[in-house]
Amino acid sequence: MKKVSVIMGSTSDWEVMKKACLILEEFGVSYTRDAISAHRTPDKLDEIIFNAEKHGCKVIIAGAGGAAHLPGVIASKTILPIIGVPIMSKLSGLDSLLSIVQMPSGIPVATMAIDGAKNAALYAISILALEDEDINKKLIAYRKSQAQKVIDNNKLVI
Ligand code: RP5
Repeated sequence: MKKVSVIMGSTSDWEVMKKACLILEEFGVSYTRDAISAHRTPDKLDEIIFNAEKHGCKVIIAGAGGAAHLPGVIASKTILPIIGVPIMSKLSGLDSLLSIVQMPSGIPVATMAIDGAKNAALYAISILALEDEDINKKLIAYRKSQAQKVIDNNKLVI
């Protein structure tokens, strides 16, 4: 069983979406990753969503740029929680952000910042942590370690 499915609209999104995968690996969370387009390969996308549900996936992270329909299309086909990552584009990612965040009411996508793949993974992990004690402990430890790093780096030298 893979707990998270990471889907992106193109291999050109990989450099950004890789950051989500690295966080999932750091937490030892099992996941699948696919570059598949809502526009160019709609049937293949259906297959990936079907398999994710069949194999017990709990949350889907979807990154796309430009006319970024991928996260919304996925959300229309499953009741799994969808976390959208708007990818930087020729229009500074604003088109991607608005395409993902402005979903019609009834079909939500939890939208991250432009190129916010790392936070997408952390958000997915916080969903998994609701029911998984091991992940819960790791997330608390991650937050503590992050806070400690900020405190340790608080040196403002002139
Ligand atoms: C979107 O179009 C993808 O998510 C990508 O961000 C953007 C450009 O894709 P390519 O033309 O690089 O394949 O579907």
